Amino acid sequence: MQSLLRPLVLALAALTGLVAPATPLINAADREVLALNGRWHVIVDPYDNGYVNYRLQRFDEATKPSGGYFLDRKPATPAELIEYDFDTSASLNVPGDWNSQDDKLLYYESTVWYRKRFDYTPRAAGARQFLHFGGANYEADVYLNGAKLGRHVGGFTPFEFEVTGKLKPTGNSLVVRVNNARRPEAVPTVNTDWWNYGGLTRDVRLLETPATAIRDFALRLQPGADRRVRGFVQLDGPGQPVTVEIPELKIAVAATADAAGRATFEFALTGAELWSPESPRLYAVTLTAGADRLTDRVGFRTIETRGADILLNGKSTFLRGISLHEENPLRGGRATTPADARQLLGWAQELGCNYVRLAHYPHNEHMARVADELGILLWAEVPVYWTIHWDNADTYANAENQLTELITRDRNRASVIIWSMANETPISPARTVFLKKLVAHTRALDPTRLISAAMERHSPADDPSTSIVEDELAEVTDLVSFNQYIGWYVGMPDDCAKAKWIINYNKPVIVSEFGADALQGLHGDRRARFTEEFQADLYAQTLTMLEKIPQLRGMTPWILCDFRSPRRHLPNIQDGWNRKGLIGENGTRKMAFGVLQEYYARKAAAYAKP
Ligand code: GCB
Repeated sequence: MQSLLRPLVLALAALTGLVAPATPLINAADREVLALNGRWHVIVDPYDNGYVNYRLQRFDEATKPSGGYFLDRKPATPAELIEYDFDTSASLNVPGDWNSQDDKLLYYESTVWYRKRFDYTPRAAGARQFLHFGGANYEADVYLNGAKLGRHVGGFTPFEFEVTGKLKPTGNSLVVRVNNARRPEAVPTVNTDWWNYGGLTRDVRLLETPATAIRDFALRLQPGADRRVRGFVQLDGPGQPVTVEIPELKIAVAATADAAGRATFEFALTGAELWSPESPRLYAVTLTAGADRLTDRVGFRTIETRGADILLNGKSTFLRGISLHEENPLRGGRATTPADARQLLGWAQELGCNYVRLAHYPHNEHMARVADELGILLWAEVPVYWTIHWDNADTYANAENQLTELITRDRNRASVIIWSMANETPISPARTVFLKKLVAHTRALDPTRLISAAMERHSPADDPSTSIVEDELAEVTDLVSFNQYIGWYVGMPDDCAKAKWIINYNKPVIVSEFGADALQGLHGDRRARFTEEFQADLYAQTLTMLEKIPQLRGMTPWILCDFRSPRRHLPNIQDGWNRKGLIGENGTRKMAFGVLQEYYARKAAAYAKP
């Protein structure tokens, strides 16, 4: 049902301008023939002067546009009036947000035009080319050589446009209008606790494929002792023979794609070492279809629940986690590179983590790839955050599209074990219908991973020390996850000792957030807010409290690093930063880092016992 509905939803979404036309090619890095990263000329355009005329008519909707910065023009004669010039305008680095590259743009929320010139000659006759964007926050209108390619909405997922036959050997002009204005009906909506970093925040690439390309694939190890892998390869043309090879395992299987371009596979993973945090074994996988060849590195593992247990490769596991924003606190701004991912995930490993929550939106593709290499389990989520428009069909289509783009991109990453639908959403019938639909959609797209959502706890009016986790949504998720802030937003850390928990689900419980602000280097009494002692005490007391929950199988305290937030105003303490990091903005570990590190060392030892 879901898969039948999807083309319809996509067609509708395309009509309303919600999505780029095609699902992006999987593993874009492997297809890259030209990197379009680096310096791009930019025009900061708060009034959208390059987009609409003074009657607010869009230039790119005219049959023969007379204006619009996407035309990337120069005066032909000294008499001609053109009031912009990319060549002499400033430039910004791509990938990167604009906020951290120019002080004047720190709070900027509107349009910036990006322009890149490039030369390209196709490598092979009959080849196809695609312009691939890892992500642009929040909406992007893309133009090549003055003509519109399309638009993409959603700040954190990839999109691409086919440009076969549209490239010139020299002097191509690629122009992107990126707009990060917050809108109530958007996903996320206007209110978040993170910085609204705008721009071409992820890699931009020119890809090339033969006429029939491998568009997508998935290979999944099935639970069970016989170690069967099932999967598919999706071509964008029918009838070709397809092979899947894993040379190290001497596996080579073949199938023929059907009329829809899909070839399905099932084979035994004989002799393979399974992927796990202790041994993150990846295998080179090669797919061949006619003239096309794609390689990737894939780990094989299973993830299931049984009662309250999480079974990784059949073995009960405790998720020793931490939450993470896609931000590099040392450099400032979005984390964009493999090196950034290595730094953040390396810090998590130093803390003793085998697991990370990538909050609150899809992180860049490097994160999951580096996590695959390092052996870190991941929770990945979409920005269905707080109170979005549950009754709005466009909002739903947008959320579902972001989830689809995330799952499609990362479903061959062994590290990703959890798809999370939402964060701290207020219970109502409309919200539950919305989220259950997302759950059903996710199960149809990827039946092999666990589904979760960061839910909330509630206390009876007459009994503040009792916490109840009860949510109809938890009936359809695999995990019962919730955020809780006893000791920070609710009472003081000493209240943890009195807390009672009622969680009537026989499912693994993951505490997806707890924490307290502390300014790194500020010391004082453990009862004084914003001191490192307060935060360390809250961690110690919370960990003791959470041990009382019999189904507890993991946690991701909030958060690894201090991060920028426009909601945090306290002078000399916050100064625009959420201070709940275990690591301060200069990289120094706070006292609570050691408290959690010690707890995780004990947990790791307890779970290592046979
Ligand atoms: C939360 C949110 C998170 C915030 C955090 C806080 O519950 O999920 O996005 O940053 O609390 O620090 O208040």
